[in-house]
Amino acid sequence: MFLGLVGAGALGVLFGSKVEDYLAKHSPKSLSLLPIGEHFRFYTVTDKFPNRAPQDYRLTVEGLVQRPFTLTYDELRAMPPTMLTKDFQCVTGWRVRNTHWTGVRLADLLDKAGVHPAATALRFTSFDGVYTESLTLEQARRPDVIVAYDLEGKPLSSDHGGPARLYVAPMYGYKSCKWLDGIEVVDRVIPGYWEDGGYDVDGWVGQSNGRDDQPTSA
Ligand SMILES: Nc1nc2c(c(=O)[nH]1)N[C@H]1C(S)=C(S)[C@@H](COP(=O)(O)O)O[C@H]1N2
Ligand SMILES: [Mo]
Repeated sequence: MFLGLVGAGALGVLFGSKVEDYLAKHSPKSLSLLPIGEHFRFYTVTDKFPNRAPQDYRLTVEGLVQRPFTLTYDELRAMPPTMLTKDFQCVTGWRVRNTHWTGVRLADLLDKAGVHPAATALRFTSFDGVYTESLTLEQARRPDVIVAYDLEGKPLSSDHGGPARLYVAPMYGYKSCKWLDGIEVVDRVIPGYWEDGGYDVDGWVGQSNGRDDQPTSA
C-alpha cells in the first residue's frame, strides 16, 4: 500500500501534467470512469522540488501591517493550532477526500501583524522562487484557511510543500501555495501564477474555472 502510493506519486510527478492535459479535455463524467485513484499528485511548476530543513525555514509577514515579523518553524508551531479535515481538490479533476491538516490560521497571523486599514488583499510567495498566490483579506480571514505544517498527523513532506504551505480548503488546489515563505499585505489583489495563466482568482471549488476554455495544467 505504502509503496503503491509512493509509486503513484512518482508517476504523478513524471507524467502528471500530460495525463491531466488529457483528462482535462474530457468531461467530468468520463473523468470518474478513468482509473485515477484518490491520491495526491506532487506538483511543482519549476524543474525541481525545493527541500528546506525545518531549522532553515522562515515565514515573513510584511507589507501594509503595523508589526511586520518573521517566524521560525518552531515559532509557527508554537502558535495556536487549527485542525481541518476537508477535501483537497485540483481544478483538473483529482480530489482527495477528508484530508487532515494542522496549521495556523491566516487570520491569527494577520492579527499578530496588525493589518493597516488600506489593505485589501494578500500576496503569497514560495521559496521555489516562482510560484505566487493571492487571497482577498476577507477570504484569508476564513476559519478554513491555514498555513499548514502537518498533513495526516505528520510533518508536511517537502514534496507536498513543507515545511509549511497554504491550505485554502474551500478553493481549488492551486490557491494552496506550497513552500510558503512570504505573506505580503497589499492594497489590491495581485493575481498568482496560475491566475496569470487564466484560472479564476476566486477559485471556489464548484463555482469557478469552467473546464472548456481554460489552460489545462494547474
Ligand atoms: N509552489 C507551488 N505551489 C503549488 C503548486 C506548484 O506547482 N508550486 N501547484 C498547485 C496546484 S495546481 C495544486 S493542485 C496543489 C497540489 O499540491 P500537492 O503537490 O501537494 O499535491 O499545489 C498547488 N500549489
Ligand atoms: Mo491543481
